[in-house]
Amino acid sequence: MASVLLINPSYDPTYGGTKGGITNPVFPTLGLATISAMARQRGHKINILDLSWRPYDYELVRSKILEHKADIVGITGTTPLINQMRDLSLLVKDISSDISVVAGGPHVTALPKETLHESKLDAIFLGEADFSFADYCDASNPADVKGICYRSGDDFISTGRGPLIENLDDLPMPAWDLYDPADYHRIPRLLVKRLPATIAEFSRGCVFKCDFCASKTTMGQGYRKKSPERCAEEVIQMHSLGYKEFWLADDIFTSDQDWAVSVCEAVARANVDIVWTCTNGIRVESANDEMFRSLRNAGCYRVSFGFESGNNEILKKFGKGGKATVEQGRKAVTMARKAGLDTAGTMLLGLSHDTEETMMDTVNYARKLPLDMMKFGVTIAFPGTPMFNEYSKMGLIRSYDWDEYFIYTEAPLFAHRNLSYEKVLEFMDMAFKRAMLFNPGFIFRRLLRGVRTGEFFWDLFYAVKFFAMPVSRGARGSHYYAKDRWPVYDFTANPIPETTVLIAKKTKTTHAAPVPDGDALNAAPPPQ
Ligand code: B12
Ligand code: SF4
Repeated sequence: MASVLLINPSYDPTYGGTKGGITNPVFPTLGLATISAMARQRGHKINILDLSWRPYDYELVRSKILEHKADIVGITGTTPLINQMRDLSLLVKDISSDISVVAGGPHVTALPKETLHESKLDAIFLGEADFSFADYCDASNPADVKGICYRSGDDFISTGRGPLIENLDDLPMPAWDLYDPADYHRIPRLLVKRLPATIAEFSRGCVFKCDFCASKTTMGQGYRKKSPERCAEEVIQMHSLGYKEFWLADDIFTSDQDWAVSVCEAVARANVDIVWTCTNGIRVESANDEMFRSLRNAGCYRVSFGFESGNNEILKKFGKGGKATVEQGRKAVTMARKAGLDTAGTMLLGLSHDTEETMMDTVNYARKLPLDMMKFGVTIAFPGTPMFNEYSKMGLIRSYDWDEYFIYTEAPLFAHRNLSYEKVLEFMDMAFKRAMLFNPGFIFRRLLRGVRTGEFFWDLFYAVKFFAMPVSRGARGSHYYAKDRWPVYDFTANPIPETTVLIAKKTKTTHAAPVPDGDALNAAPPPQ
C-alpha cells in the first residue's frame, strides 16, 4: 500500500492582484478527486493538499510530505502552474530520491518529454489517469503501467496512451470527501451563490475543434456521458458531504439536449437542496426553451455562453462558427433569461485571425448583449491546442515562461498575424470599460439583479475591488524553492510535437431511470 500526497498548486501567481482575481476559482480539484477514488479503492492511502487559495508555500509542502510519509507525490496543473510543478519536483527529490514525483493534466499530456526535461519528475500521466494512476500505485515497475511517459536514467520512455474510458459510470464516485468543505467558503460570491461549493462532471469531451481549446488533449474528441441516474447519485453525494453548490465542468453539457433534459429530470427527482451552474460554458446553438426550463427546475441558476467573438467570420475561422453565430448568441441569451437563468459569457481578444476591426466587433457585441456577467481574456495558445501547434510551426511563439501563460497576461508571449501585443492589451482594457464599467445597460441590469437577489452589497464590494485592480500583472516572480536549479529545455531548438487527440468510440447513452432515494443516501456515510 502506497502513501500518496496529491497537490494542486497555488493560483495566487495567476489570479492574485488582478481584475481576474475577483473571481479566483478556488474549488476542490476534480481531477485529483477522481484519480484518488480509484487508487483508494485499490487500498492506497491518499491525502490532498490544495494550495489554490494560498501563496505558493514549499515549506508547507515539505511538512505535508514528511507528515504523511509520502511514497508518491502527484501534482496536477494547467500551464500557468507548471513552474510550481517543476520547482516541487526538486523539493521532493531533495527530501528523498526514493519518493516518486509524478504529474498529470493537460499541459504535461501535451508536452510529456519536454516537461520531464524541464523538471525532476519521474513520470507524466498521459490524458485520463483514473485507472493508470491506480496502476502506478500498485506497480513495482513503471514499464508495466499503460498511459505514462517515465524517466529511465537519461531516457524518457512512453508506454503509449491508454484508450479513453468508454463507460464513465464505471468510475467510482469522486473522492470529494478528501477535501475539507470548510476550505471552500473562500470562493468569490460573484462565482457562487451558496458556500461551500465544488466541481462535478456529468460528461467528458467535446466534438468541436476550436483552435484555442485544449480540452481534447486529455478528454479526446467525442462525447462520453454518464447515465442520468449516476449524475443524480453524484449530486446526492456532494450534498451529503456538505456542499451546497457545484460548478459543472462539462465542455458541452447541453449539446445532447435529450440527454441533458434526462439528467436534469433525474437531478430534480433526487430532490436535494443544492444549486449549480454551467459556468464552464455552453454553446449558443444548443439553446432551447424546454431544456433551459429543465435546467432551472433541477437547481441550475446560471449558464455561461462561450461567445468568444462578435464577428461571424472570425467564429468560422477559429472553428466555432456555422451554427454558433452572433445572431444565435443573442437569441440564446434571451431564451436563458426567459427561463429565469442568470447569464454570463466569455469573449476572447487576439483570436488567431482577429484584427482591430473584429476585436471592436467583439467589444460592441458584448456591450449590447443583455448579460448578467461577462469575462474578457487574451487568447493564449496553450500547449495542446491546434493554435499552439500552428504558432509553433509559424515561428510565432516568443516565450516559454509558463508563469505568463494565462488569459490576463501582459507578457508578449506570441507574435500575431495581424496585431501587436500592445494592441490586444489596449483592447482588453477598453473592453472592460466599454462593456462593463461604463455600460449603463450592464450597470442597470446588475443593479436590478442585485436588488432582486439580495446580492447588491456583494456587487458593490466587487465593483470597488474591480475598479482598483489592474487588468493584468506583469511577471510576478513567485518565490520559488530552487529556480536556479531548474533543468532548462530549449524549446526553440527542438520541434514541438503535435498533440495526439484520441477519438472516443460511439456508445449508447442510457436515459432516465428511477433515482435512488435521496434521503437514504444522504444519511449514508461517505464511501471509504
Ligand atoms: C474546471 C476547470 C478549471 C478550474 C479547475 C482547474 C483544475 N485544475 O481542475 C479552474 C477554474 C481553476 C481553471 C482555471 C484555468 N484553466 Co481550466 N479548465 C477546467 C475544465 C473546464 C475542467 C477540468 C476538469 O475538472 N475536468 C475533469 C477532470 C476529471 O479531468 P482533468 O482535470 O483533466 O483530470 C484528469 C487528467 O487530466 C489527469 N490528471 C489531472 N491532474 C492529474 C494529476 C496527477 C498526479 C495525475 C496522475 C493525473 C492527473 O487525470 C484526471 C482524471 O482522468 C477544463 C476543460 C476540460 N475539459 O478539461 C479547463 C482547462 C483544464 N483549463 C484550461 C485553462 C487554460 C485554464 C486557465 C489557464 C485559464 C486562465 N485563467 O488563463 C486557468 C488556470 C488558472 C490556474 N491558476 O490554474 C485549459 C488547459 C490548457 C493547458 N494547457 O493547461 C482547459 C483544458 C480548458 C480548455 N478548453 O482549453 N480551470
Ligand atoms: S471551446 Fe468549447 S466548443 Fe470549442 S472545442 Fe473547446 S470545449 Fe469544444
